[in-house]
Amino acid sequence: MAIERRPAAACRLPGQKRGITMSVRRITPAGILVAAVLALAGCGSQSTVAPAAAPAAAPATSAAPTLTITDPWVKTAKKGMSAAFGTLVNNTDAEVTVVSVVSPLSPKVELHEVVDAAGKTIMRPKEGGIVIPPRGTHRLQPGGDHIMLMGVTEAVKPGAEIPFTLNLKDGRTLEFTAVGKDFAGGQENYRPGTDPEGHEGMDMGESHG
Ligand SMILES: [Cu+2]
Repeated sequence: MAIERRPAAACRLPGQKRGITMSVRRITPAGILVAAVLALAGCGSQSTVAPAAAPAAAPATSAAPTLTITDPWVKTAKKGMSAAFGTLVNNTDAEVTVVSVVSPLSPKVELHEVVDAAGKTIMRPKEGGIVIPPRGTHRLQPGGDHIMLMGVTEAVKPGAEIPFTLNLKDGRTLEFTAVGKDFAGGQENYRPGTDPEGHEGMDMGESHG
């Protein structure tokens, strides 16, 4: 049985810096595969690790994800309510609709919008979900559409990594991780009559846009 003759460090391609590989890794799952292929290509002539190249080719031919999200973050909170934000990016030529969202952080998560009602800024569930136009983007931000966490079960600290799953109208899902960030914005009122328990002194964590 053949044994790898060189230490891992010898596998670097000429001119391939570690930093480049790292930045590719952070972009997409496909990027991870690209990095893996690069690594294999660099080692192929000197090691016995060749067969993995075949499966790596498959994802390259499959379509990009329907929907992606950039810079997802979630407002830090002790408990009660919080909200998550980011920019939704539609990678297709058709409209994409997010109909619901779930997270282990809260048993109740809603898609919200912020509207003016009789001079008051309120937030409420967004009817019909969030629609991202073909090849377009939709920003979730304080004071605008957002992902509402109604009953946060544990404290969200800065840097916390909170998983979310968006459910799309066509049955697909988008999973992502939002990072905890402190945010001190203005406050808005939740629509009267729909305040859930655990509503803490109107601290909705929302700012006026
Ligand atoms: Cu809300």
